[in-house]
Amino acid sequence: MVNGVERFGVSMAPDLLSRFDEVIAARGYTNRSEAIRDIVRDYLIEQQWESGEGEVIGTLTLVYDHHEHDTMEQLTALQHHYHEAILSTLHIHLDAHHCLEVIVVRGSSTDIRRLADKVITTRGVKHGKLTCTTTGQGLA
Ligand code: NI
Repeated sequence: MVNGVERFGVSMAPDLLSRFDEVIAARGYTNRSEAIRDIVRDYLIEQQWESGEGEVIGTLTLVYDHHEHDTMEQLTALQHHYHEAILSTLHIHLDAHHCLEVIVVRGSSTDIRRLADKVITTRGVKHGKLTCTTTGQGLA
């Protein structure tokens, strides 16, 4: 280990490596190490969410038509039920019909996933996506 980092070699087929280099260059990475570190962090965060250990944070983004069914009432009821896991909600009126909501969540991954599933499958929600992250503790 030198200067707090450890170097390791990776064997890879040339075609795979050149495709990887193209993609990371297009995304703005200046070297492979930076890209690989981000990929490893992303993988570890995903594992933390899947293992259900500890506290996780994330954002739940959804689009719905506020005229359809009783979608707004259902979503409000759900958010009140899970109020301890919800830090903030941003609501934007996209046009005459559509609303965009971004819900910032924090809690156990089990609770957050349950809340996300209920919100995303609520009748009238056209699109919903949970983005998982962490405070980054332990991820240098
Ligand atoms: Ni609205």
